[in-house]
Amino acid sequence: MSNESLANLLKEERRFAPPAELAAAANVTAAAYAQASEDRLAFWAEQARRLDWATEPTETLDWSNPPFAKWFADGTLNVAHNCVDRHVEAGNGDRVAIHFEGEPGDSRAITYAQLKDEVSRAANALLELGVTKGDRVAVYLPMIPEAVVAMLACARIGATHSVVFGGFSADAVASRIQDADAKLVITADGGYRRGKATALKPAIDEALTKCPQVEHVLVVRRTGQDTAFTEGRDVWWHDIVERQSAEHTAEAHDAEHPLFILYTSGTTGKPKGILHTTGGYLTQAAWTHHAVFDLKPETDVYWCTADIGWVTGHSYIVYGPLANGATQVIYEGTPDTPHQGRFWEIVQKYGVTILYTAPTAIRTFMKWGDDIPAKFDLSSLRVLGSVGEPINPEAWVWYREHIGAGKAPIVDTWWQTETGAMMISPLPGVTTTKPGSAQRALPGIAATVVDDEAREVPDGAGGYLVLTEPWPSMLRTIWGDDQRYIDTYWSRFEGRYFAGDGAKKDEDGDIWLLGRVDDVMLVSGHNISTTEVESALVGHPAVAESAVVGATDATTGQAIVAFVILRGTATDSPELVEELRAHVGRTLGPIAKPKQVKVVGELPKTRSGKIMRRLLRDIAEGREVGDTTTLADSNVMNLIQSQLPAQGDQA
Ligand code: 6R9
Repeated sequence: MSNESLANLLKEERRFAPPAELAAAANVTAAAYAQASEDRLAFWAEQARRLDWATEPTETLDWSNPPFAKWFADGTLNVAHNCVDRHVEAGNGDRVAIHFEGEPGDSRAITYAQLKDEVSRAANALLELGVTKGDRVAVYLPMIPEAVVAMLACARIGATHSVVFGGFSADAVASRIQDADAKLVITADGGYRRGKATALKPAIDEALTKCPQVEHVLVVRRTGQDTAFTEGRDVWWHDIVERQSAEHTAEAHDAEHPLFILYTSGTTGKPKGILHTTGGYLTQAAWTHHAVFDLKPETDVYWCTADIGWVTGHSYIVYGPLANGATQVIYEGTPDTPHQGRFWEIVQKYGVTILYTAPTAIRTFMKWGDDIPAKFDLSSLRVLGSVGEPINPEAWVWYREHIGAGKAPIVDTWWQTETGAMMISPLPGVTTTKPGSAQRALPGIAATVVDDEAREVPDGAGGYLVLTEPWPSMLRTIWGDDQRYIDTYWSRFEGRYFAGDGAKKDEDGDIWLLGRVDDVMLVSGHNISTTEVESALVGHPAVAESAVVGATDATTGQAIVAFVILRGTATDSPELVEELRAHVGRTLGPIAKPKQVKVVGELPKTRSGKIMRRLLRDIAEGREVGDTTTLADSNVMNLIQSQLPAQGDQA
């Protein structure tokens, strides 16, 4: 690494003040920053009181054995009671918890009272199947309400769930079931995606040939397709759940009781089982959802478009929103089924007020064209969220203009599976936002940027994002591997959590995320972030999306190679390619000018929408394409290769 540290090239001067009306009635004001910086632990102890505890905690943080934290350790509570029962007890049983919208167009509204009955029945069914407190349960379901019910039923009885994304292969499911040593699997016959009924159960049947410890498979009927059943092992959800009593007394669990394991793929093959516990996790999930989205449970209609198989689905579909008594939309399918306006049709149908989605989706909508959202009434939207990747300033501005009518504030929320809940984000009633910046750590959170020697960088400089104090929803360990937890997160910088992301601080001290440090390029001795070059490219009116990689180069160390997807109206030509190179040069400086720009129709993404630059690097360096098991669409790499001319042009 050169001393100059990570690049700091992009200048973004646009500023957007919070809407006056929102600011005047905001759930959280600037006072929260002052309060938290005065006494961080007292701040979190106060937020914990938003929950209903069976035993109120007297302790806040136990950090006597770092990096193993305990939060609210002498408190006890039940997560399902907090997410469901207490809202019914408060007289809100008739409030809709979930507006479910199936891909084929079927819909269901589920009130908090109905959700309470369903979760209680499912909890009783789990008990009948021999699941008890401390057992692990794997969940492999489409985006249907039963996924929420299954998770809450586990939480209710103290079983630890491990949700595996419904798009993962039998092998990926098997290794996760084995690692967690799950004794029950909850799945479905199938789900609807892209207009088709896609089977899920066969992947479980195949996975279980390697998982003899699994005693039962609970199967939800969603599509009605033919489904093989193993006698004695497999049980239909409707057969067992429907006949249970809707009475189940939720027992209180310790604040540090394991709530869930969620696997993230590490850089080495074996996925890491990120462990989250009960009281601290729910405290931060609920408070951030209340603060960052300014949720008013009586009037807002909230929609997070993530899949329940990712941490965003856990914290901001299930636990945060339900703890806050929100009314939310859950949509089963893809944004282009049956037409490219499906999301906006849903916003219009339910009067969605808060929308939480990912930059990859926003760039796709840009590509499809401005005229599509323009056909729908989106005037209900008042807060827009982004998560999953750095959002390019142009995509941010497009989101604000075309979805938020130029008014709705955007909250760009930085966090990770490991952090459990949001860490760095604007507050919609407080922050004057900057397109492309997640801005500053939330109240009660301590983040900064350091250089190779762990020194905090001054404003205006770049380096590595670190978290300098423990936080309530932090991962507690990697399931079954404490040493890997220490090595992965706490060893690079003594006493600090290293997130693996590059970041810079601007002149005001606001944080700009620059992507994973593995993705930073070293060109002629300069560190250049892929994110900044990608943002410059998306800033050109012809470009909808781009992915930039550093390819080994004999003269410059690495050379910048850009893959771009054009917007609907633009066409590929040598002149356009030249213009894009020049555009990056003008925006960021000549050093950042890509050596090659390749126009493609698709980019390789993980199933949660993150670009897999590693695979593009293989192409750029003329190598055989590596491991593609986490790729969302396995045909994409063939497609990209077939679209590219031979190597060596445009040098
Ligand atoms: C919630 C989630 C975590 C990684 C993280 C970073 C990237 C997430 C971001 C962002 C820039 C944001 N990331 N949000 N980068 N700005 N607002 O996505 O968790 O799937 O574990 O990914 O995603 O690189 O380190 P996870």
